[in-house]
Amino acid sequence: RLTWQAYHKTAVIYGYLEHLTTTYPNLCSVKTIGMSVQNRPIKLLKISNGKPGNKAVWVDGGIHAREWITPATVTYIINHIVSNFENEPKYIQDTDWYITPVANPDGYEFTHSTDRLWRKNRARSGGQCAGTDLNRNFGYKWGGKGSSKNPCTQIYAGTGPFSEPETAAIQRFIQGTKVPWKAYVSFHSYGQYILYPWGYENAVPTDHRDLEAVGRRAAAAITAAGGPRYTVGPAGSTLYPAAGGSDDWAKGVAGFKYSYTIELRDTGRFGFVLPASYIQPTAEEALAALRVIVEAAQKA
Ligand code: 0X9
Ligand code: ZN
Repeated sequence: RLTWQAYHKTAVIYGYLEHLTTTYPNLCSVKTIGMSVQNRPIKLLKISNGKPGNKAVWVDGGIHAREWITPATVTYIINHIVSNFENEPKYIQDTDWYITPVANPDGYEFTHSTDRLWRKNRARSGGQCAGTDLNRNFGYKWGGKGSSKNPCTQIYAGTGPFSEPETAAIQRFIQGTKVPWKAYVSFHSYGQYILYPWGYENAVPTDHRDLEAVGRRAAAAITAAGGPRYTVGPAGSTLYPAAGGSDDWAKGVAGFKYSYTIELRDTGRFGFVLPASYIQPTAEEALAALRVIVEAAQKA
């Protein structure tokens, strides 16, 4: 059904998620956690062996519409985990996975139909200019550095924290689901970075050594798997300060110990328009990194 030799639209990805629930009904379930501005469902796949006491991990892709490698990578990871589940190590099996491959379905659809480099959602809160940057709209230090009140910019933060239905759906689901959340991983592109909080400014949380150590082990796992170099560090000083990111909210409010934004390939040759031939190698290395993070989350 789904292949990883091409990029797919939301409808095909959602069809694949539904297919998994009929093929693996004891392992997979799908839930619509909310609707987008243009009334598209935001679908979440839960993978769970149903053991009580499992740790919970959140994975998302597609917060930024043009970062096509991220829904592709997330669905590749889903496919790998589900189809190899019986042979996976305990830290994979005894995790409850909550995975949203397309967090911004309106923006993603718009990049297929109209503007390949669209980044934001498709909200029309700001007069003539459409779109709120969903990664400036989360409710921790909202409206600070690296975000804008001008709807015509790429980093428009929206009218308030969680003003957008897409971010509000994630907030509502995570805070309404009383499970032991341990790791939050948001896939973005591009640049080959493993970033951890804080992103809102040049500062780090008190347990930054743990985040740095696990991040470095994740980057080492990527190179060990034959992948390229990924740079590890706090988002605010490694990339740039940008407030209202999902990673900061996950760490600062929602109680995830291990919160990462992973910027996938490449470093600029193709940028957002990464050829589909890169999906498989990029997703393989993303899975190698995710394994390290989830194994650490099991001990958290
Ligand atoms: O600017 C962003 O939202 C992310 N980079 S991207 O090129 N994919 O747009 C980085 C976000 C890092 N985290 C925070 N600043 N909180
Ligand atoms: Zn992004």
